[in-house]
Amino acid sequence: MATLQERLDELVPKWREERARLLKQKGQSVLGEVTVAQAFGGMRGVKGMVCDTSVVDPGKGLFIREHFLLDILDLWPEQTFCLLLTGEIPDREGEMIRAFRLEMDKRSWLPGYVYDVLRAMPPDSHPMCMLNTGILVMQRESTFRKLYDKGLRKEDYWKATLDDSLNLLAKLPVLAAAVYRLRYEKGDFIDWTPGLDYGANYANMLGLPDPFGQFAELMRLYLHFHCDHEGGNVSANTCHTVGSALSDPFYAVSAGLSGLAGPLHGLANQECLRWVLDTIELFRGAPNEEEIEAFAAKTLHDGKVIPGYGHAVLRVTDPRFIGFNRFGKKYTPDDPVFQTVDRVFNVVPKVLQRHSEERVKEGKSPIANFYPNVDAGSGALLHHYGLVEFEYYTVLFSVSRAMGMLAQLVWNRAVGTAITRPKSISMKWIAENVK
Ligand code: NMX
Ligand code: MLT
Repeated sequence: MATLQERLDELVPKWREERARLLKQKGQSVLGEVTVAQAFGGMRGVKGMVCDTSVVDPGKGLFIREHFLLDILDLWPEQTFCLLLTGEIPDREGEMIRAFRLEMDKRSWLPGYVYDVLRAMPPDSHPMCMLNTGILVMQRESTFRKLYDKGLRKEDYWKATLDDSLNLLAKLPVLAAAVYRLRYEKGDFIDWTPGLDYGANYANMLGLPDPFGQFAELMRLYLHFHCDHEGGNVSANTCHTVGSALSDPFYAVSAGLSGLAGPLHGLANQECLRWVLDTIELFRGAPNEEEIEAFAAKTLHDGKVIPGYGHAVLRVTDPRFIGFNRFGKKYTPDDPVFQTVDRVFNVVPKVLQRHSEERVKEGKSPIANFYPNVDAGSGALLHHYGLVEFEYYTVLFSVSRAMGMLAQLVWNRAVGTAITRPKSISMKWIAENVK
């Protein structure tokens, strides 16, 4: 087995041939049609971009390069990133992963000015804002930008993008851990440990006690699960759009993460734990199902969404939720927060279904999916291991999602995807031209 760079050198010409063949044979074929409702409705279901790293099947969930997530539960993040890029699962201790870990060791340093900038931020800054500022301020390190300015050839764009990607992947856990320790006054920063795997390294740099290595195991699972969710979700799609202008990966990933920081997307994980803890506080202990039902009904009555439930694509329980739930049943079955999440799962789908029926009677659109998504259960596990500062949770999601965004950037530059520029139309145009 070759290194990741060597393997991609072999694969990229094949992807380019495949793209050329598809365009020649099917370039004028129709993928689907777009309704006025879809144009107003966030382009839901519109097939308008290509993404090979992963696919979300509405009836099953995430497939990373054709592997169903629950069939590859035991992958570690460094294997996940190689799988996203190459479509092949490298051996955990094989040459590709060994070389990848050495790359991470070499690149994991953070420029001193990043710490200065973080320290200069207001102490109540949101951890996502701190993470994103840290990424953006490192833009001057971009290999892509430097080589582009010197006249980089188009067929080599992907190589410079991969170089930036490896730098970002190595620096992100260090930056994210620094944000945690600074923002929550946890004491000195903890260094990256050369030779330690990616997930355990991040866990270690956060500095939470982990006597049995379970938190490190959770971090590996967490980073694996959040890595990618095809191309159309807000973070990946934004990163892709910004990257399509040949903005370098620092700009593109930072833009994608600004999208992840929204409560309808990645920030839902903090909202979820907040919601669960609110029930526990209100009912002075883990609530029973009737109490959860009443709390959920009140949330909806107050015009809010129930965080962690519903999805733009999925129509079943998210396999990522199932995976976290299995972890919780194995390691944290007696934790009242985990038990509450489990009870919420028994109750909320029914509440949402009833609410959806009422909405339809009022002439509103139904709720398309009543089931939990990735954000519904992860917080209870983090909380169990002492990561109780839930405003930090989207930072963990970000470190993982960077893998998917970067793999997609490399892939798009390798096959030469064009700058994003869909056509918009005005309401007047619709009124006058659409039957
Ligand atoms: N609670 C209350 N109402 C909901 C929920 C929910 N969990 N899910 C959907 N709805 C409403 C939605 O707000 C919309 O109402 P309106 O027309 O008045 O604006 C209506 O149902 C139809 O929406 P859908 O077609 O079911 O969902 P859509 O594809 O537009 O949005 C989400 C998908 C995920 C944004 C939506 O389900 C939601 O807001 N869920 C809660 C937030 C959440 O968990 N987000 C995390 C998603 C995963 N991630 O990490 O990104
Ligand atoms: C994601 O992981 O990006 C979310 O589940 C949202 C999505 O796929 O739209």
